[in-house]
Amino acid sequence: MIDYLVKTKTFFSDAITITIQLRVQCFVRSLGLSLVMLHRENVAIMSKNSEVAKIFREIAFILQTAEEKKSEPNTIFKIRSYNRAAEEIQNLSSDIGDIYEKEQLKGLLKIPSIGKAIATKLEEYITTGKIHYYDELKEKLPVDVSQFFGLEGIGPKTIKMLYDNLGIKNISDLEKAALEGKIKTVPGFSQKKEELILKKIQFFRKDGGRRLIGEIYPLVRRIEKRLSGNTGVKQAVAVGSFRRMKETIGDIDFLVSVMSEEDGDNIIDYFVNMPEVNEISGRGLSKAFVKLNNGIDADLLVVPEESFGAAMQYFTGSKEHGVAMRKIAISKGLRLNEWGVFDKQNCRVAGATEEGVYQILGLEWIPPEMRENRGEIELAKIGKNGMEKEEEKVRLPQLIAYDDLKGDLQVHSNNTDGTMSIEDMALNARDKFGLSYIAISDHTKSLRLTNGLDENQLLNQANTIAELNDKIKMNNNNKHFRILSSAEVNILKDGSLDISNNVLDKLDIVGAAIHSHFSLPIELQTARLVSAAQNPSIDIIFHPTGRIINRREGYPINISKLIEVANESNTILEIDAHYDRLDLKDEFIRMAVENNVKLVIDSDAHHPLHYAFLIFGIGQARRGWAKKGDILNTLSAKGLLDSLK
Ligand code: DGT
Ligand code: CA
Ligand code: CA
Ligand code: ZN
Repeated sequence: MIDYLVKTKTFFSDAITITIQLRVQCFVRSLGLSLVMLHRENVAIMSKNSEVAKIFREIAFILQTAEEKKSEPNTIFKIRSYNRAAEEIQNLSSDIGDIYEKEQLKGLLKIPSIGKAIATKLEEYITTGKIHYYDELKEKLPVDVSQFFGLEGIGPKTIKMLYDNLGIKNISDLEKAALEGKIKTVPGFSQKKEELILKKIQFFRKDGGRRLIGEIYPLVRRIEKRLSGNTGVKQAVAVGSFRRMKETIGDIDFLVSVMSEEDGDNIIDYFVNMPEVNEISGRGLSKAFVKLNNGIDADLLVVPEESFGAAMQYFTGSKEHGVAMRKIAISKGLRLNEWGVFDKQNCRVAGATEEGVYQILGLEWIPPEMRENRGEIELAKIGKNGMEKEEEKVRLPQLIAYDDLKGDLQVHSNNTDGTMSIEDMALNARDKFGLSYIAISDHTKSLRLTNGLDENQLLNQANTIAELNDKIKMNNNNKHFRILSSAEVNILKDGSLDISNNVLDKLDIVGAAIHSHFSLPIELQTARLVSAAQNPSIDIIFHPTGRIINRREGYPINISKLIEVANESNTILEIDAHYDRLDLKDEFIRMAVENNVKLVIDSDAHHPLHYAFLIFGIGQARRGWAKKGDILNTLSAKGLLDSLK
């Protein structure tokens, strides 16, 4: 982290020297502009969503230690409530402080999954900055439990044991104890468990410092919007890996263009004083680095309007894409940097827009999600004399657009582990998210934890859905909406299903997924998925690799084999858009697309707000070069059903 900051800072200060000369020319013109007052938002209460979500997760975690469980009978319920509340608050698009300011407790109670007890704790936190109950729990277990959240398999009970026996309070303590061979001396721990712990720490260290895009998305959009609204700001945009829709984000990069140097100073002032800022790490003439309350770093770079396109291109990255672009510039006798494209005489020949930058290098504009230097630049080259290339194959693909989805095929209801009725899930999909169909894909009976449905319950649910469809139609003739009957059928250890085919065949569309036996060897694991895909009743394989980003690597599978079988059997592979899954991931999506396998993008919604996750699935699909035609839920419900096996 430190290395990274130092590196970024030197990199910026080098750039500054070139800039100053340019800035002088640039701003001479704007000197005549009148002085404008900086518009500053009136935010009295800090943005606390992430902090409070973290506290609630910690409470849930501590409650899971054995001792607590014994003393309180309804603890399991409480644990679930705190975890759910944490998730909702984390994903809320408005600040809980603002909600409270407007409507007090009543407002807090409107947040999904927030009941009286939790709302009161929220109120306590908003008004006093503390939660007494949390402090009490922490006293009993003074461990930095949040450090262990990402470590699959090292749960609350393990942590409690390790604290009681070895006084382990954080990840460094844990790693040290494991390296010194102390873990295996604790009762109930083995050499094998010790090795597993070390492995998990290493996996976590590799990627764990990065945030999931869905965790920070609302925050980034909110800041972006507020930056744009400042007087003197022409354009404001979040760039970097965020704009490329990477599944995890190292730090957030904001880019702003302004009309005068004065405006530049003002916006930097505004940025470092935002309520979300915890600490200012650095500040310069045209840049600032801060650490936000939720622990992530954010950079701001301010450029004059005529450089905005070049800076966007530069700071969107990826670095590899940028390096390749600069080589092309050199081959054309030009120089490309974050301030523009310059000719031999050092005159700026492009830079105000990104399109202009790509164009002068003889390239079509490349969507940010593709900018990883994985062959996209070659495809973007425009033919001789500016003629477009004829052959479709060697052109940039027309990626699926963010508003192309018509339906969502993995939606859960409160008949199993969802939180809302089928009707509410449907009406929200239609009215708040503009979808024209959803499939209710509740879990099936062998997944007991979720109250999975048996054959009869599934058939009953299909009947209820038919009735609901009539009801919805009667109430709303002009909006077409359809609920499809479906299921997320559990794939058993041997690859068979827990629901018989004659029942599945009565449903509109059926998905299957693996939820257990994750550690089978790759051949057996692949065989399970292959046999599900070859099952004539299965239309979709849900979250095919089972990964949870930053927490668990997928189970081992031979993805090429699955793709081959999916193609032969006309089975759809899912892109689960829930931001902690994004499964399939970008490189597998690209493999599927290249092999003509059809895909769908589903939110895996357990609450109507989760439909918002669809954008992360679309982002991932675009990173995998998927076109509209590759994604079947861009079709109408009828079109989709007609294309099933
Ligand atoms: P992250 O923050 O790790 O999720 O990934 P990025 O891509 O946002 O990387 P970051 O924040 O270090 O820098 C933002 C962009 O700025 C990056 O995508 C490309 C550009 N950039 C940063 N450092 C360098 C560099 O040393 N050389 C070049 N060519 N470009 C750089
Ligand atoms: Ca970044
Ligand atoms: Ca950065
Ligand atoms: Zn599932």
